[in-house]
Amino acid sequence: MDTSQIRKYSTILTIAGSDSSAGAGIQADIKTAAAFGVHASTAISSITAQNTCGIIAISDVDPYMLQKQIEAIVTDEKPLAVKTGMLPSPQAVEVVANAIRRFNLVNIVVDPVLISSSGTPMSDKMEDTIKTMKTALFPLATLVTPNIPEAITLSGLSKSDILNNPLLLPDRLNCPGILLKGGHSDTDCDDILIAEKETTTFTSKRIGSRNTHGTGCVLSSAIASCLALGLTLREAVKHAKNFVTRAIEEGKNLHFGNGHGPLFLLDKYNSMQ
Ligand code: PXL
Repeated sequence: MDTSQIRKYSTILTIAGSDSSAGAGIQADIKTAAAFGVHASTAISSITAQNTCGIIAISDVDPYMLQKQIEAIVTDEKPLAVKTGMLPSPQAVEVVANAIRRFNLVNIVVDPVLISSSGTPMSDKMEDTIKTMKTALFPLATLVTPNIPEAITLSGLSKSDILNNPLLLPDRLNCPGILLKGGHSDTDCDDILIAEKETTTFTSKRIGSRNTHGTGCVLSSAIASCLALGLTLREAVKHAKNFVTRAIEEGKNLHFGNGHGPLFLLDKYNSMQ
């Protein structure tokens, strides 16, 4: 075998919940990473039984087993970036924060999933989970990606305060890098990146589609994938947002299930290629 031909995979680790409908969660993360030519290893925090109409049941993975999944991956091949999604308990958040510190994990993108798109809380102990996120996990993150309702809950600020002064968010959330997602705004879907005390707005027009389940998961894992490929944070957000916008556009006329279907992900829509 000619070893000079051997290159390393670009890898991310996604620590998130399983979505049986495969529009969101771990399944969306794997597909997104693949579209960027990146390998996604996985640590599953919770198993959800759900379809496009909503969540039917949730069974959280034991925090010990969550820890072991992370350890199994990072002690074998250290990921170039990490994405976290559904973390269903304060213990799960602590396991992730401890692993990031212990194994010096870098390029951490935290999607602070609090409530599913269909309205189900993603933790039984929401208040403690949020507190632990803010004290233990967010300070280790490169980027936290709240939508507007999540930013309101996490910061204690009003919607107008946040939109008028997004620079308030890093202190309130204990993280220098924030991507405030505009999908829940009243008008367009502009996302605001707050990094190094500056804001950069990434604009996009609202696309009418029922198939938006998992949009936040796709965006955060696309950002992690771009960071794994060596892009700067700003470039990563730009490419990830373009990827999501095209995936929503491409999926808007497709039918899957009776509720909110998935985005349509294909690597040919990856603007980096
Ligand atoms: O889109 C947020 C999200 C994340 N992770 C899992 C989900 C959902 C939304 O339903 O089910 C597992």
